[in-house]
Amino acid sequence: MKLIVGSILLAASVSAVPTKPVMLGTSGLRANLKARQSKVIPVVVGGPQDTFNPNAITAAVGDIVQFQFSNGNHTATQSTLEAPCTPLEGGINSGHIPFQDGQTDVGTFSMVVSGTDPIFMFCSTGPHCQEGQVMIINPTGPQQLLDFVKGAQGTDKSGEGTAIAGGTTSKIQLTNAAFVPAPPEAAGGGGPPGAPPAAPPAAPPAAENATETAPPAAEKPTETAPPAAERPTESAPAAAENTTTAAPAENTTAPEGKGKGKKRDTNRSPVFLPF
Ligand SMILES: [Cu+2]
Repeated sequence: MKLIVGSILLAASVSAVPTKPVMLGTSGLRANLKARQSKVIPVVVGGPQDTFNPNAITAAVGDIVQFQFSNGNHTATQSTLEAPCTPLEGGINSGHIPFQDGQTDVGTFSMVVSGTDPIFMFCSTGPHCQEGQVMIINPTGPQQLLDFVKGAQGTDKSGEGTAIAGGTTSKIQLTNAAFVPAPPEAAGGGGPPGAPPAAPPAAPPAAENATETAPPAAEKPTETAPPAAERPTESAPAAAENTTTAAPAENTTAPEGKGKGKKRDTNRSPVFLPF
């Protein structure tokens, strides 16, 4: 009798779990979405500023985030909201991937998104993380990115990722990249002359870049795009002025070659005074 009662109870408890099949149904649905919508999402790392662009993306399970490494020497390394500039143990890490002036290909690191929870990423080079070079895949909202950036800026230093993990490195043609490299003159991330950027851990180039680009980091939280655009234009006019002072008009008026004195006059006022 006791055995029979026990088996009845077992049967009852088993039949009392009919909700689980429903859960399985939703995961099956996810799998379908994954198969249909999987796409490559480019994220530019570095460039004229030490940034991720964009620094917040929404990715579905199965999507591929392709980090494309622009000027400088950067990493895409996973951390946490609580410790923004410290590598998550066993987390994603691209290792240092440099880009030098004149390169015709671009180093990439591609990772498959395997969940919908936020994935926190930072650059472990020098003080880049403290400058706000961080990003979130699938943030809960804009506030989370603000919190993450602020947290990163409040850290003293960054931890170094150990090995490449959670994705694959490769290269693409520069013409297919999602960015235009900074001009060689800018040297925003080009690295100092002579320093071999291939050297992985020490990453000395980053330190110098950091001092140059420190201000933009502060502006980043606001959404970045506008302030970043302002910088290049500010420096551009200055360069233009220099070229105008070179006075190309001198050459055009010079051919007459009558007298040295006249030449100099025409240079100062190219308004046909000599005639
Ligand atoms: Cu960096």
